[in-house]
Amino acid sequence: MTSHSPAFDPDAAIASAHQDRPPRRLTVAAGQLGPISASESREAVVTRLIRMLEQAHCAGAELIAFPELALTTFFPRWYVEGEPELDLDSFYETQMPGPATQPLFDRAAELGIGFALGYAELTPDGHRYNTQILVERDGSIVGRYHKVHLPGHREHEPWREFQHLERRYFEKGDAFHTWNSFGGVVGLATCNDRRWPETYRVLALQGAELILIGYNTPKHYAPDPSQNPLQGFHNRLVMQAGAYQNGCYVIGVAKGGREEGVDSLAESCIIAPSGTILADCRTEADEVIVAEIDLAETSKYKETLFDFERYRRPEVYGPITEQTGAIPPED
Ligand code: CDV
Repeated sequence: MTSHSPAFDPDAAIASAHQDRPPRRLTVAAGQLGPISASESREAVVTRLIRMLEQAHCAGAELIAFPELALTTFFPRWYVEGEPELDLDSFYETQMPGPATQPLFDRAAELGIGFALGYAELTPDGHRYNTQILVERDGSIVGRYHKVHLPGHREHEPWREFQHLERRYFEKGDAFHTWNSFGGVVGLATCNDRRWPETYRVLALQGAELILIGYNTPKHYAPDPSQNPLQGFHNRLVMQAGAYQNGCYVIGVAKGGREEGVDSLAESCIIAPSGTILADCRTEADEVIVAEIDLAETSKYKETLFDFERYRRPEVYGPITEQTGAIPPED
């Protein structure tokens, strides 16, 4: 007579490990902005941001993500050197918080709600970045990120309906970062970064469980207008894939609507590690959406299909870091 010991079942082991894992619940929000006109003051914009902060707090949120360049109109649409009435430096922050933004920090700390905020930064030594900061619930700045993937062009291109001069007005950031905060690991990315799989993977390799992405996406894409009707689809496609393939929550938050004659995509959303949408905006105006997430849920994906330690093959991914453009096989 033979006796059979029960076979080890890895799926059952993972399922039971998940059951044992204590939840790490966090209520998060996206604070979508409608358009900001060129003449709108910082103070007026900060008042709008504070209103959304308060709404998010009332709905139980402990963290709200605001968009890219959330304090001004999207000025890279203008070739400023050709328009002397526009003072380029007035679009940049030289202090954070500064006199106009201090009330946002004060109100957030008073309510105990953290936030992510995108803005144009001019450093004391003269560097200009498309910056995003992460601010903890006590009002302290946890981290600062400089946009890595700068889209658009450097020189004036008068054939375009409007310019996209991020490559003229900003320097490239040189790293992605994550921080231990909000009871988990949080990473930041900005707008065009969301289209690149490397963004999510590099953040996830630094443990990211929640990625906050602010964006300004004109609906008209001058180099190939056939992509215009697909803007909303592509927005979700990249962020849902990034969330799923890396076992992360993703919050994508827009400055949308018609700003200075340019229509921009809204469609902000909160995405689960399964890739499904938990909440999404329905307007192109200032709008807050909220979702309760459980950061422990990320392990369901990080410890199964996307168990990096077990399944990744960095030794065959060399071209990812060794080259930029594609090198097809020789004949
Ligand atoms: N602000 C951006 O980075 N916008 C780009 C547009 C120009 C394509 C985006 O990827 O949405």
